[in-house]
Amino acid sequence: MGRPYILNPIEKAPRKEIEELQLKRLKHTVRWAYERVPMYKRKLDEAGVSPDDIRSLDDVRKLPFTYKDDLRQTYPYGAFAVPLSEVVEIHASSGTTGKPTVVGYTKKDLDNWSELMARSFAAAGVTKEDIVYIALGYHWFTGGLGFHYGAQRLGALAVPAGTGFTKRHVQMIKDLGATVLGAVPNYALRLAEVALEMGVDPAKDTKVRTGVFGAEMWSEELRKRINELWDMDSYDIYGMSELYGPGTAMECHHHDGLHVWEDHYLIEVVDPKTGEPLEPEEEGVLVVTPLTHEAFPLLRYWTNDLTFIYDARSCDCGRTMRRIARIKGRADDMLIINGVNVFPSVVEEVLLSHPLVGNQYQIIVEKEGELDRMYVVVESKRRLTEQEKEALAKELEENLREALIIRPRVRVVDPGEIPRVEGGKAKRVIDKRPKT
Ligand code: DLL
Repeated sequence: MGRPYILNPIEKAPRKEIEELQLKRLKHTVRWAYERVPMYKRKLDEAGVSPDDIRSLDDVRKLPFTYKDDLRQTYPYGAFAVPLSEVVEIHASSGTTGKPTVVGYTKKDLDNWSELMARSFAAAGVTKEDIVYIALGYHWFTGGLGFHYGAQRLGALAVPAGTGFTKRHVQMIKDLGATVLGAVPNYALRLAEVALEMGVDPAKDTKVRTGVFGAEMWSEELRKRINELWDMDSYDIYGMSELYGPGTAMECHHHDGLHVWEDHYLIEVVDPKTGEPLEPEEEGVLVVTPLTHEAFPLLRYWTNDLTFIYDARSCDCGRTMRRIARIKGRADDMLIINGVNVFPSVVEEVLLSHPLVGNQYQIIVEKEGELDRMYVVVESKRRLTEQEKEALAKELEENLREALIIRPRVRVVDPGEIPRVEGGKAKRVIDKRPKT
């Protein structure tokens, strides 16, 4: 078909070439951070490491981790490595607790980010012929502008749609003939739901055939549903504000893990408890050292996202950049229910694999006396009788027990009963237990 999946030759360069480039850039980055950001000088001095100690890629392990909390302490500009006059854009990650993290970009940073997003789109088969409808926030959040820069870099038509006004989006997606949709996965569902209510079938009445989704955990089951609703092929994209935004890692058309853009990011996966490096295929916390950040360098950033690195160093798509598994969730998403670890992603897989279950659910955790109680509220796909609801709830309780070991209580509600989020990340877990 000759579609330009691979945008930059470095994506399929021999490993040796990629690693040499990484080492050169790592040395530069460590020195850059050490000499320009007092926090890194202090942390490295305390750890007894100097930039000269970085002689191989493995030497990255000598560096101390950087945590979100380090960045809170330097709020707002204290971790910038260039004068503000060199900074041309900022974003901020909302952060559920405490102060947000402000990240900054020089012109060169924006250039890098645009290239990485363009590469990510190309991996999804997007070309300059496409009309990319960007239903992501264009504000502090990095999603909207990140997608925008990438689509424009490719020469595609970028539609800066933003979020909210869901009905209008449906109309515009149809009228403009959008071919690619960028959104958080949950909003892709919501758009389809509203479209159907309006009498627009996203599969038949729109030209959207590619989805690029990320910013929150989404299971394979959810992907299947989105693909079916839109008759599309959807791609998982990963990133975070501290790493420019979206575009750190991206699926190719094989949909088997996400290629990390390793010329710009050095990745490790470490044990969440000890911080020790793990072997490929072993799941742990993703730690990232960006290799080209000017304004906002980071050394061994503890993302708190759980994944593993693939053992294979090549892919049938021709790329040699290593892959990570789809993000299972954040380490702090894990619920501990009476001593048992429960991942919301597992709950989602179980629920959505049932054909009678709709697309919306919530997990509610409460304290009852000394015990934790987990409730799952889930919508049915179509209206059910009380009896059918009860039978479905029982069946789901059993399926969840098999997957989780514990048995949550399930309540099935009618379609439309669970509140929708009109654009941003979904809030599916409500933990009402007192904070300890
Ligand atoms: O969510 C950047 C982004 C925008 C990525 C649009 C993809 C698409 P933050 O708001 O800083 O940045 O949130 C970052 O979101 O640490 C993960 O926990 C989660 N996340 C991002 N992408 C994925 C994904 C953006 N593909 C946090 N799968 C990260 C699962 C994701 N979780």
